[in-house]
Amino acid sequence: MKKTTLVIASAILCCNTLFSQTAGQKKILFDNTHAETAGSGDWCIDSDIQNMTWYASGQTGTGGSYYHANPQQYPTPTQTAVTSATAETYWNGALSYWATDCVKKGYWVETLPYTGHITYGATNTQDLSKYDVFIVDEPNILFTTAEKTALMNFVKNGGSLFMISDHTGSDRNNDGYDSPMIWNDLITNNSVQNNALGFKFELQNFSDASGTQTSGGNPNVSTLSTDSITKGSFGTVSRVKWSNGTCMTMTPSQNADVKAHAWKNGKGQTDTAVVCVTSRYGCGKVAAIGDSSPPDDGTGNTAGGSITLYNGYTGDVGQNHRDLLMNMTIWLAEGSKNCTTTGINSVIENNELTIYPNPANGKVEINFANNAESNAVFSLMNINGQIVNAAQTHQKNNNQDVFTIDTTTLEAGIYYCKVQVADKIGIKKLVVLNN
Ligand SMILES: [Ca+2]
Ligand SMILES: [Ca+2]
Ligand SMILES: [Ca+2]
Ligand SMILES: [Ca+2]
Repeated sequence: MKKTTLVIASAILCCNTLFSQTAGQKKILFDNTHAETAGSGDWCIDSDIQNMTWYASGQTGTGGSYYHANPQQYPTPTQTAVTSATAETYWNGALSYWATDCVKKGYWVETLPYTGHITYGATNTQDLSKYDVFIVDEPNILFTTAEKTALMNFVKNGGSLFMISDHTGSDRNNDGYDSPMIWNDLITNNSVQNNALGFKFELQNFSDASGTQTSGGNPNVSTLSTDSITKGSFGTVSRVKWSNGTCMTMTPSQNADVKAHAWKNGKGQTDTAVVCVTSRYGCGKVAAIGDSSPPDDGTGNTAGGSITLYNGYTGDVGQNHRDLLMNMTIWLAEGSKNCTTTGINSVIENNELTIYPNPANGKVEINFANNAESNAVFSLMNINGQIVNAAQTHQKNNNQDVFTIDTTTLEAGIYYCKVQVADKIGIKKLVVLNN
């Protein structure tokens, strides 16, 4: 009896620790559903076991003849114990340095394990709607039609996607598709909006062995003082070094928000052959680089003895790649969103507007702090900004407008709750599960 109690107590302790992200903390999800640890890749933040086989058929499984990383949802030991002094080897993965930097910055990090699913607005404990940033470092399996729809809608509705590609011919699981092909398939062949990002990947393989990008003459790294990536808050980026990577071609006529931050060696500020871009789509943001070597921290899975990692994160060009990746992560996680294609003009982070419960499964209460004379007006919108009907009641209690809606007649998915009084407006996302 005593033993049982102890086991339960330790289980509670364990899970409280695992789930103790704080309210408002930005959540970053690293993908591992697309063979990111196949071949000589180990693009994960922490893997406690190494038993993955990424079959050439595109299937995934464990227990074959390979010993690739099989990262679990929560990195161990717990991220709540990470301090400024924590070493990157606290976790076991070639992205552990990047991930521990994210935690030190105040973010929450998780992996989408190979058994997970890329969905948006679905009943899924790791649905993308529960995260701020989704990082996919060198996908090696095509995204399905449903996954492409989910990724595009995630960005369209305010999510941030970090797209990392490697060079052409980098098909690590031998299924016929490498990362630039896979990213282009998402960009040019999805059900939401094709060619919406303003860039696509080139099928190239080049190295810049010298890493000579400088700030003079023909700069390969943007030196604009307003550049949010090379002059970001984590540090100034003055050089990058590509080790068998590719570049991207920008098409600003497709999306005027696309911006270049670094170019292929020999190219310059006016060229559209870029190695680092950011863009915006709908309410969300995307960022991309054409090489998986910069995030590689040089330590990770060595099971089976076949994987050699190289420290691009802090080894190739000092702290420059670390600064680049963290500036990009911070840009994705924070700051203003734009919503030009959804009909929503501004999404305000508004602490005065609360929604409970969210995700919803029936009745939902929306509270809006309202000190104005007039009553607030409430509307519920779908992901395209169209108003949808749901039974609702309204009460005004002191300085609170309280709206109660019944979501049982709605389809499961993402909605926006909009509350407006005078010139004050609040918009918040509501996830309806209805299961
Ligand atoms: Ca671990
Ligand atoms: Ca592949
Ligand atoms: Ca590379
Ligand atoms: Ca590592």
